[in-house]
Amino acid sequence: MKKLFTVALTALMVLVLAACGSEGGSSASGDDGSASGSDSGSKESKTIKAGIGLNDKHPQYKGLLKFKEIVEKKTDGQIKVETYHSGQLGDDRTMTENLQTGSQEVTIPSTAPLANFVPAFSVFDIPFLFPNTEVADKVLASETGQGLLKKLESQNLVGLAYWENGFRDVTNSKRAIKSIEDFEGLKLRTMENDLHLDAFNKLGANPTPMAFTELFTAMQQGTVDGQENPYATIYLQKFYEVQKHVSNTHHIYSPFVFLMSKSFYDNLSDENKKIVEEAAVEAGKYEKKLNREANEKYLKKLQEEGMTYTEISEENRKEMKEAVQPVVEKYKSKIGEDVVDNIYKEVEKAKKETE
Ligand code: KDG
Repeated sequence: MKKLFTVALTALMVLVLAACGSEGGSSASGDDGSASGSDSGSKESKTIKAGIGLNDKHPQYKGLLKFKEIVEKKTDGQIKVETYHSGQLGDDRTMTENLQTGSQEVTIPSTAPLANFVPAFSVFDIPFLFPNTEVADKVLASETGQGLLKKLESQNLVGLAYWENGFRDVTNSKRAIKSIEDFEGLKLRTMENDLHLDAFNKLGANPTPMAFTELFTAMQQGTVDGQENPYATIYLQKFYEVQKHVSNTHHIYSPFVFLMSKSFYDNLSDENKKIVEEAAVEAGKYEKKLNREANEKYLKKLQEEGMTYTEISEENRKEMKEAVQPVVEKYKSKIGEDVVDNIYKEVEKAKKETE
C-alpha cells in the first residue's frame, strides 16, 4: 500500500513539474510577444510611437489608426502602435527631430515644414504647381516624386508614403479675398517655410511663420488675421470660430509625408520592414479617400457655421500666379534646378495623360 502511495505521489510530482516546465516555456515565448504562441522563431517585440499635429477628427488621424490596425494585425502583435494627435508630442519640427533622435518613430508632416530638413521638398510649395488632384497623384507617384523620398535618408528619416493634406485656401477675419489687392497688409500665418513667406509677401500680405500648434490661439487673440489650409483642416480644427472669410485660392497642393525614424526602420526584420512599408501605402490610400470626401463637403459646412465664401475668378488666380513667379526663380537653386525642372516636366506629362 505504502509503495503504491509513493509511486502515485512521484507520478503526480512529475506531472506537476512537467506542467510548470511548459508554462515556463509558453510565458517565455509570450515575452517574445508571439501572442499566438506559434513557433517564436526570431520574433521582435517593438512599439511605434506615432504623433501628428492635427486633431483626432481629421482624416490624417483616421489614416494613422488604419496604419496601426494593419501593422498590429500583420505582425501578430509583435509591433504595437501608440497614436498621438493634436501636437501631443510637439509641433511638426519637434516631432521630425524626435524621429532623428529616436524618441519617436512616426510622424506625418506637410512637405512645407519638412523642407527645413530636406530643401528639395519646397518644390511642392511652388504656388499653383498642380491644377488638380489627378495631376498631383501622378506626379507624386512618378520617379521624380518618389525620388524625393529617398533624399530623406541622409537625415535619418525614411519616407514611406505620400499622404494628402490637400489644396490650401485662405481664411481671415478682416475682409473677403477676391483679388490680389485684398491681400494688402493682411497679417497672414504661414507654415514655417521661406518660400511660403516670400510668396505671400509678393501678394502684398504681411506673413508670419508659425507652428500649427500655435495657430488657433494666434487667430483667437488677433496676433494674425488669417491663415491658409484645406477646408477639412479649417472645419475640423474649428477655425470658423475665429475666422470670418474663406476664399478658394487653392494656391498650393500640400502632400503629407509618412515619416519613420531610419534607425528604427533599419532595425526591423525584412518581413516587418515590408509590413510597415505596405501599411503606410495602404493607410495612405484610405486617408486620401477620406480627405477628398471631407474637402468636398466641408466648404458648405463652413458657410453653415457662418463663414462668408468668396470665389476667386480664374483671371484673378492667374494674376496671383504671375505675381509670385519671381519667388519660384529665387528658390530654384535652393530646391535644386534639376528637381524643379523635372517636376515641371512631370506636371506637363500628367496634364496630357489626364486631359
Ligand atoms: O501636423 C499636421 C501639420 O503638418 C499640417 O496641418 C501642416 O498644413 C499644415 C499647417 O498649416 O501647419
